[in-house]
Amino acid sequence: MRIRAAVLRHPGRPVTVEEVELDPPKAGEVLVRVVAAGVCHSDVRYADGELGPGHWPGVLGHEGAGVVEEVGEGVTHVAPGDPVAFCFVPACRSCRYCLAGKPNLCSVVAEHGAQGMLMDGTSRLRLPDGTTLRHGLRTACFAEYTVVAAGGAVPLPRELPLWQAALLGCGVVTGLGAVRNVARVQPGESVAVLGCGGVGLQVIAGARLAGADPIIAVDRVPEKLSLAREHGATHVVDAAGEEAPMDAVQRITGGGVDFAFEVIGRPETIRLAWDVIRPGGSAIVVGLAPDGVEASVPAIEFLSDKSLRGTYYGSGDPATEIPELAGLALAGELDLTRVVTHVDGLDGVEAALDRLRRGEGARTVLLVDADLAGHPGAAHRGS
Ligand code: PAD
Ligand code: ZN
Repeated sequence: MRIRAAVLRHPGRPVTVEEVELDPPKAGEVLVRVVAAGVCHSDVRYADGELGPGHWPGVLGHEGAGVVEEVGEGVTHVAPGDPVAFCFVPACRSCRYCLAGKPNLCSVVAEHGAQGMLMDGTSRLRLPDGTTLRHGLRTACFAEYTVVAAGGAVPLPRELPLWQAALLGCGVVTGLGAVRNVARVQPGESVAVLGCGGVGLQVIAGARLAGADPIIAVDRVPEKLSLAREHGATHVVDAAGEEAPMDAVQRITGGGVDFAFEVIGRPETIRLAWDVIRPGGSAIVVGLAPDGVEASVPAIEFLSDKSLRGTYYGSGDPATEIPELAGLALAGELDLTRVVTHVDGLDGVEAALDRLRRGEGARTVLLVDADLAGHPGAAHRGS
């Protein structure tokens, strides 16, 4: 079928919304009508070529929600008409990592998905001239329709508006997973969150749900610090202000935090995360640094039981966590609305990437199908 999709032809050139060919789903795959998609800083890394070679040409977008249009042979967990969130790691459930309870590290996904291919190593997307297109982060949801592996379509409760559900499959599962699955924050433990964009705000929300205190939010954009407070930060620190963030965290905690989450992806803020933790504390790097960038810490400080670790996609099982997080949103415990500072149509992709490059706003949600998205302002602002 011919669809409109946001194509990255080459990094450094604007992403263009154009007509592409999408083949039908094969066995074990699902065709989804995309309804809404969130624009994440990982899309910027991708579009700017910072994930290294082998990611273009392709269709961008890895965070979103839609409605199942058609299922391939053997798919039974969803049916046409079902609302779904995308999961960009459709775990195979049989490789060594999946069997060890680490489906986020699935080796089949790592092998084919890193190339932008589906689980059988092939693509369903091509340009009208026949050029194969990659499925950006296995999802390619900046498009009217997409074909994903069965595990890439996670069923959602029908009551949750899809413009909110769109955020679950990356920012929310990543941010809350870092708190719940990696740090396992306990009530009264202290947390610093460096970077309060679309993902960092979810780390803050997760820390609040876990009962962390204090929750210190650090960003260099005042607007982000206001959003951080709305999401549960007890203290905010302007990284561009007079007091160095390191000093501010020391002043607030009198010795450093139990957990620092780096949600930016820069060597200097990874180092800051290390510097603001107390002896025995953990610095958790959520941010994605460009390919080839190194980060360093003073090695003698390993002597004080400090640890530095990474996390990918919440380090849990997104297929079970996404419905649970949708339930938290429906129960009013998790607010998915306030992180959305902009809504636009599919043609707004490049403008949304530019806002992220400039540090302006938090999440943009692209209302690909404004009627189905359920956004209150869609009639005025939608696609
Ligand atoms: P974003 O651009 O919305 O947020 C980044 C925030 O960092 C912004 O609010 C900036 O103002 C702030 N910032 C930038 N530089 C500094 C600085 N020097 N000091 C203080 N604040 C600063 O991005 P996002 O929230 O969409 O994504 C954040 C990172 O997380 C990004 O690197 C993305 O690629 C990564 C990510 N990782 C995973 C994972 O699985 N680990 C998943 C999703 C996103
Ligand atoms: Zn993302």
